[in-house]
Amino acid sequence: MADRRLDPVPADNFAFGLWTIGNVGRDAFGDPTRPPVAPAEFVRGLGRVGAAGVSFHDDDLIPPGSSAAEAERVLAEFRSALDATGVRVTMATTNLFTHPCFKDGAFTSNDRGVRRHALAKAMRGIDLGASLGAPVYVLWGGREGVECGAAKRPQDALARYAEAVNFLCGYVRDRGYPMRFAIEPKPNEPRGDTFLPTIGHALAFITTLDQPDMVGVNPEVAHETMVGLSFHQGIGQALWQGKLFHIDLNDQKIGRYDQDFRFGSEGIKENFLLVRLLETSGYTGTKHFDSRPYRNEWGDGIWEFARGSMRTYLALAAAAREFDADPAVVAALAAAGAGELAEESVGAYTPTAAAALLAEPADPEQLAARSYVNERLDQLLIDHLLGLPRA
Ligand code: GCO
Ligand code: MN
Ligand code: MN
Repeated sequence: MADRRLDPVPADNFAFGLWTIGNVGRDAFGDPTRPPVAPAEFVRGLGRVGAAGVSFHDDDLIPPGSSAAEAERVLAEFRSALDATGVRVTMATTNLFTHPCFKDGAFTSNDRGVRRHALAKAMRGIDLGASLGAPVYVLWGGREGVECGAAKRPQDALARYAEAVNFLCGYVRDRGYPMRFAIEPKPNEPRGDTFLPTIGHALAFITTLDQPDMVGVNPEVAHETMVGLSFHQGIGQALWQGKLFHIDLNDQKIGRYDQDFRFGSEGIKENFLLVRLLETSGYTGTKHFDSRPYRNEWGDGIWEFARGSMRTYLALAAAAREFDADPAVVAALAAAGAGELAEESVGAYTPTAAAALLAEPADPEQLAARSYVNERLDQLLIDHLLGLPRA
């Protein structure tokens, strides 16, 4: 019987951001519906539900305006909760979107003073993350974008964005921190249009940087799904390019605002394909949830939400293992030619290989006369997801 363990353990490497489970439920139309959870209490809760990691924005951990003594007290409590639970800091980032000074962007604000302030705040955020052992620093664009497209020449904005990432890479190297960067794409919200809107845009941008090896991506289910893209296909490309440094798991209906729902609550098939891909890819990074309980949740319900996120991931991983071990699936995959796609078509170019290819007889009619048996394969997938008995 396949492993059907649904209760998470730290070795599963699940993590949550301070702003997620503890989200107070403020939205564009309404005030908070829940009390905040203090960082140390949050870490103890994570320990109880079996999560391995915690992440934060600088301001989630140390509220802006805190005195040095207050900051020290929060940090000491946070550290002692980490020590007591064994929860690790798996990612750090900087809030470059809440304060009104960032209303025109941070690294891409038209105001050079804002850009310089944003960089200094990011450097302090990196120091804070490094002091707590964060191996990954996320760069989410936040307000890097426009509503009035005429106001920013896109090439200038991207040049300033690259300049900022290059500068921060230099800072991390100079300090000797064992930290890598992960850019998080998002198509829109809070700006009308965001720079680096998709995984593909971010991957292309990274190739232009001074230290491309230090920078990967942190894709989020909701962000690609908002615009109708297949998240697991985007993850496939990030993996293929060796750039999946971190991941934000949540869920979302296509075409809506950024819903940040509990992982697996909306798109079961797409998330099955995602988990199957992650579990067979050798990805060893954190499985990080960037989601929030429904705004009408309260009390222990927020921890119910956390348990559900991990439970669904583990259930999908078990379903994927059972799917791949099913002899009917093995046969359907063979009939579909899935293994053949891993074979080279022609190999590297040589004049001899080119001549041989041109001389090779091919019969397009015969090539057309086959089924790829995808109907059977896909139905088997649905059968597995629905737990139907297999004939
Ligand atoms: C969002 C983003 C953020 C980032 C976070 C870390 O849409 O609000 O997903 O939650 O992930 O700010 O940089
Ligand atoms: Mn989001
Ligand atoms: Mn995110």
